Amino acid sequence: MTDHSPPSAFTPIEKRRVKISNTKKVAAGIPATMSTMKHSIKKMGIIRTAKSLTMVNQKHGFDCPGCAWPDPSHATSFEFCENGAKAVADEAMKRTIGRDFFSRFSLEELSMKSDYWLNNQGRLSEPLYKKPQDTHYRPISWDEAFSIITNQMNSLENPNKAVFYTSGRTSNEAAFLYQLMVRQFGTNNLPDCSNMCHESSGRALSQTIGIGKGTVFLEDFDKSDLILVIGQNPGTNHPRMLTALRDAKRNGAKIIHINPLPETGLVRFKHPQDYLKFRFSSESLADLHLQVKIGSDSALMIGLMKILLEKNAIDQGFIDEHTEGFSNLCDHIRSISWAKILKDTGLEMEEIQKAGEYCASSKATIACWAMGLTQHKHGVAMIQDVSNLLLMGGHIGKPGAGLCPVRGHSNVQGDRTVGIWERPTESFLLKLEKGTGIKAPREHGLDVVETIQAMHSGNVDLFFCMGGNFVSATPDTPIVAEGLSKVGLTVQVSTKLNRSHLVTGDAALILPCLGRTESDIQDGLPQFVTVENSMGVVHQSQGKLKPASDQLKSEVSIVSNIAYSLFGDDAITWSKFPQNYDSIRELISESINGFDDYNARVRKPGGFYLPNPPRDKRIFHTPNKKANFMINSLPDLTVPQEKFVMMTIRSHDQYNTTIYGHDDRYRGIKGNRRVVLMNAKDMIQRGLKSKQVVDISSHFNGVVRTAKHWLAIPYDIPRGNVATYFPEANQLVPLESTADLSNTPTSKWVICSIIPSKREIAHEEE
Ligand SMILES: Nc1nc2c(c(=O)[nH]1)N[C@H]1C(S)=C(S)[C@@H](COP(=O)(O)OP(=O)(O)OC[C@H]3O[C@@H](n4cnc5c(=O)[nH]c(N)nc54)[C@H](O)[C@@H]3O)O[C@H]1N2
Ligand SMILES: Nc1nc2c(c(=O)[nH]1)N[C@H]1C(S)=C(S)[C@@H](COP(=O)(O)OP(=O)(O)OC[C@H]3O[C@@H](n4cnc5c(=O)[nH]c(N)nc54)[C@H](O)[C@@H]3O)O[C@H]1N2
Ligand SMILES: [Mo]
Repeated sequence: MTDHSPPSAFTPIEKRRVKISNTKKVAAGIPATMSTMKHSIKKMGIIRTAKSLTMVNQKHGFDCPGCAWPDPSHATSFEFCENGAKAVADEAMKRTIGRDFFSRFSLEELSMKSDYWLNNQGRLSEPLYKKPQDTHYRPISWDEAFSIITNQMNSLENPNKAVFYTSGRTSNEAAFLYQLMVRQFGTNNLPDCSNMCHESSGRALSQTIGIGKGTVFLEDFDKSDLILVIGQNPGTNHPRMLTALRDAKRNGAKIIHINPLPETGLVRFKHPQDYLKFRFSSESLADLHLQVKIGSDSALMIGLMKILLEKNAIDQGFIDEHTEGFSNLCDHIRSISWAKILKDTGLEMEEIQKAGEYCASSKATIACWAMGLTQHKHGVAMIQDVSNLLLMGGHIGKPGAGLCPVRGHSNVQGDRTVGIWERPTESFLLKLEKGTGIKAPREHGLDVVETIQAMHSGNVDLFFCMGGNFVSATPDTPIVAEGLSKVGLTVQVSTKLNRSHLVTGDAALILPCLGRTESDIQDGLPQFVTVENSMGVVHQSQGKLKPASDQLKSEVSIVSNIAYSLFGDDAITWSKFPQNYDSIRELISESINGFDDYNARVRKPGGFYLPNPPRDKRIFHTPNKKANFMINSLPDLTVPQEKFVMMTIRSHDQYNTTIYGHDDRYRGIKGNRRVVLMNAKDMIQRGLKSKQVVDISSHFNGVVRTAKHWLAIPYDIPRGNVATYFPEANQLVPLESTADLSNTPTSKWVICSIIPSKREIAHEEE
């Protein structure tokens, strides 16, 4: 901890014992079913568990708040997974935070509690206000809360002094109204969690194929010959994807897992439902695990492309008709030596050869990826190298093939589609203006990193968060905390208590909202919302559970109320939206491409696909109307002597900053999250024992950031690489270390040193 940092922003150090065992070989299976039931019944009780879990991802149910993986059209009655069930249970928990809670605890006292404890206190149940200088929140009425916000907005020097963040669970309807309000107000300051997530994918793919989204349907997995799973841990973060992989495998596809860690989900998989059919054996998934060093995926892609060129395994027809830049790419590939590729990746020639053979013999290849590629300085380039590999074989816009960035939050892709973006295109704004009659600002707004910098220099007076947990999700925790303390008013629209409610601006509001699982009744009529999954399918989501409190408002209603107080009904009839969400969808039809006849089409079973020209017709909306081979020089992966490269990843028991428990079952780590996974040989070389207490310092541009007290754990990870969990490790991620072009924090590439702690503190069980 640096001296000047407000202590409350950090996850407190818990002195807990850690238990380590072998990594699990089989994902899902009975332990997953047991864990689902344990979490669900503990938090929701038996009746709510039965009611909620049978509504997940069903035609008339709600979209799982877990991840953005699509639902199969032949959805079974169990379209959820262990971690989706945990997300549901966490939102639908019966416990609520009562009136006396905030008079009992000051913000400072609460900030000494762990993230796990905060989340476990239950659902937020009424609006709360912390006046400037106050130490406690107090209940406040909705009307008072709205007038505090509008007064602050009206008193700003200019609209760009306000920033409006979104986390990716917000529905299309709420997100559309939110960006509309913000643009009517006069700013494009709309940062979102995507800036820390798949921004690099959007940037990379817009340049290569002219759309910032993937190009596969779920059905393509059944028709594929080869699936690359790169920098992604689906067993934990997208468990329903394992079913698609299993089915692909049964249909003869090969799977290559490219990851510094041997992630359990990719080794063997057992579908929980198979027990119902008395099938007890598990199935292997990945045919090949390429245990690359962190950050070396571009080098690997060049190696694979070398092999394709050698074997002439390219689709010359596709290349000639649809692409540009192939001969330059060939020169670039030839200029890179095998020695460099083997050194960077740490792989053996035979391994790359084998993968190259799979690629060469595949008639339909899918490449999936997530944060292992996006959160790197060269993330955009890495994704473009993956695209180059696929374009070479013509694996775009044909069955069984395509690019598949696997999104995180369940509606992060939809939020972007309906306008949550600080850098809107001119064509987007023109259509929005035509459809809604507003005049939208043109100056680009602030992304997440720029927001933190602007706060820090005192240029933000209102910070409004539609969901999320900004202080814990962002890098460089003390800088963020300092920045937030300079903001006049911070507003959090939330379901659960988190650290961002405690580390606030001068004044702070908490507005409790309905979650996905809850019924949303407006004027006596039940409403549904819509979301877009990772593959561009827009469909309904309707909660059925009784809301956690009768004081909760829907996000739609919160935005409409604020907008109505600001602008009245003159340009846009804001007052009508909360009564009937069809009226919002009508406006979306008029104002956003691809949503014609929205209300009718979204009522069809399964919803509808948004247009995707590369996938549908091999049409590329790039400036030259071609798919572009992009040439990027290989990054310099040299690490200073004695230092490590650290990646910050998720455990099996968390949803981003929401901590469900202290275990990471698949990785065989139990009891404590404050661990650093290291190669055993590196530990021996440094004289570190298993579970020894160490301090980690990150080094960037001459600045050293230190976080104390981690337990070193030997793990199957390449030498020179280490891994920690986020959010705990976020204080080590430098704010200025961001990806080229996408400005995404490099959460998977932090140069650090690890030294034994001076004072070893004995670990006690809590
Ligand atoms: N249960 C659960 N589900 C979730 C989430 C959650 O927290 N919990 N979060 C949601 C969100 S918002 C997101 S974005 C997704 C995140 O899903 P993932 O991207 O799977 O999440 P991470 O834990 O960040 O895992 C990154 C993976 O990349 C690997 N990796 C790191 N660096 C490199 C590299 O340089 N090269 C390669 N090839 N691999 C690398 C890591 O070993 C790890 O397996 O999951 C979503 N779903
Ligand atoms: N070091 C490091 N940092 C990272 C990452 C990493 O891999 N490493 N990953 C990054 C990624 S990929 C992402 S997406 C971000 C995540 O950043 P965020 O999206 O900001 O964080 P979450 O933890 O998902 O937000 C959880 C909070 O959202 C609120 N919430 C939940 N459901 C709802 C809802 O329906 N409505 C509303 N209004 N609120 C709701 C709850 O109060 C909960 O506490 O973190 C990023 N930060
Ligand atoms: Mo994410």
